Amino acid sequence: MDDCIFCKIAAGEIPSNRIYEDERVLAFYDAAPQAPVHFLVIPKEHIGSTNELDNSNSSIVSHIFEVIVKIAKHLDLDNGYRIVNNCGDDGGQTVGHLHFHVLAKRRLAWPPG
Ligand code: DGP
Repeated sequence: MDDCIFCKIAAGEIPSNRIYEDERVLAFYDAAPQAPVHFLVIPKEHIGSTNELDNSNSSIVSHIFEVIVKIAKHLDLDNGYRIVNNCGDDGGQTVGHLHFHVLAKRRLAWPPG
């Protein structure tokens, strides 16, 4: 997608503070952190949101979760963390490329605002 910020980050056209990368996904720190540790994991392939997942592409989600577990071990997130996916306007999604937030290193409130 030509005008997608996260596609540009995945392509290296916009710089990011990368944590992990493989052929299918990229993890990088969020530019507006909401916790002492706050990173995003995205598919390199453009998928607009959770609503665009189906049988043809949903295996990326289990891969992303496996990557999150690896990164959590690497960053010593032993006390836990929260994975967030915002979908659509009411869900608070602002970037139209599927992404999972991972927030850690502070006690997070529930329910979310
Ligand atoms: P969401 O509201 O769930 O769509 O979250 C989008 C997140 O993406 C938000 O926390 C800020 C982050 N973000 C937006 N633009 C950039 C960027 O150019 N670089 C980085 N690292 N993060 C960005």
